[in-house]
Amino acid sequence: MNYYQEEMECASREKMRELQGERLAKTVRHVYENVPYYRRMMDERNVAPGDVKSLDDLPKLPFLTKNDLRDAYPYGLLAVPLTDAVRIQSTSGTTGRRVVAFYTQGDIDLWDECCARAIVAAGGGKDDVVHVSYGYGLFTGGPGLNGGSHKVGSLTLPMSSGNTERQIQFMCDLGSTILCCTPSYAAYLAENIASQGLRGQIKLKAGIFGAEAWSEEMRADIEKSLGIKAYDIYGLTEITGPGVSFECSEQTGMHVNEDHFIPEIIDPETGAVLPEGSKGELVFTCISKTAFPLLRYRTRDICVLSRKACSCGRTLIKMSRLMGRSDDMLIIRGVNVFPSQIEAVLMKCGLTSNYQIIVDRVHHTDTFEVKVEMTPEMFSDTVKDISTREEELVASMRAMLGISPKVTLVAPRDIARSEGKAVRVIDRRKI
Ligand code: DLL
Repeated sequence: MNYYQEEMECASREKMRELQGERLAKTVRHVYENVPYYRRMMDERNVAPGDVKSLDDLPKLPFLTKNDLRDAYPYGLLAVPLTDAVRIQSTSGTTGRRVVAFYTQGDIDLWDECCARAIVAAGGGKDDVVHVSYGYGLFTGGPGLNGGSHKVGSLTLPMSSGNTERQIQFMCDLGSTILCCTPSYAAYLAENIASQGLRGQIKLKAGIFGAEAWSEEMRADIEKSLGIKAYDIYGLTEITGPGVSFECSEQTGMHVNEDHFIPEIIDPETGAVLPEGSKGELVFTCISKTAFPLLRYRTRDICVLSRKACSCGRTLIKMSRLMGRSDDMLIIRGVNVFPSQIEAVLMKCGLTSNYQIIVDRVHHTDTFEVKVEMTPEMFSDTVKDISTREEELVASMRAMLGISPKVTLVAPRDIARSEGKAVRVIDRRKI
């Protein structure tokens, strides 16, 4: 079923805990000996490498934040001699210093393995044509899925992002069966395929979509328009890239590759570790990488972890779909608003995921607007007028959020499309 799982030998929780403990102890020794930053942090807390022997000792280690990574830019957290590192990747961050992650060949091999697991879980194999439309280059999306696809033995189309016409042509000509890209780009490709009348010519069966937040409703939309099963995939550059976790046939959250990354959920305010099933900030500890193994890295992503048995047979812990980011949460007139909540309302009301949230401050008061594209059917419907539809949306948003945005319906294709991660929030208050 899942060829790429060390977990096969670790089917019991006890065995997995043992493996994680061993790898954790080894990684802690490795970073203590090779990274002055970690040595200093551990010495300050009187934690010796020998004090971390099992999973239970994890809380003895301090958290690491994105700011720590920025301060250490570029080489401060590199844990191997530069001669052993063979690759860098970098975050897509637009503010502050970028974060640079390093890989040895061994680190790349295990990253490929993680992405291979994701492709296999989406039904991929040697007979598949894997169409990778994530960006290549510094962004981890393209290289990650590319490596995974090679490992599975699928035919890999390294399309990268952009040039939508060529994407669709190759998809038709080469018979792509698995599409890998951001969900917003998948929706855009679907729109174009439909408008060119090419739906009958594509052979896609599955999609592996991640790198940005998306909702169940958006999944249903993409699945319907492309005639595929759409699987979520999660990851971040700091930890390795895509493939930290991946969805299986059950499509109810993503299995974490916990033989390589230990997940924890903490209270973002207090840092307290929360019990399984609690909603909080996701923290990861890398236990098998050597060049850039981060310990207790705070992702700022909000989700829930669960060990409920999965129908696919995998015993790897599952993380829910992301419920937002601790730093993505907007506070509008004192109310906490997550873009994912807005998206859920829009999709429930039959709209598309082509929307933008615009927040500003006028005379010390926050203004809050949601601009969303009408579907072509709504656009041509003369029975219900636009202002009635807008009012209905305002009422649904008020019910969900507790505050009312101004809702503006715009014509189909009015909102600029993105080939990578979509820009959904424009917060002018920070400018
Ligand atoms: O986005 C890695 C990636 C590439 C993941 C391709 C999946 C597919 P970064 O650019 O470092 O890396 O951004 C990481 O993106 O902390 C999340 O906030 C967000 N993110 C990633 N996957 C998902 C997902 C890549 N499936 C940041 N759902 C993370 C929601 C996601 N958000």
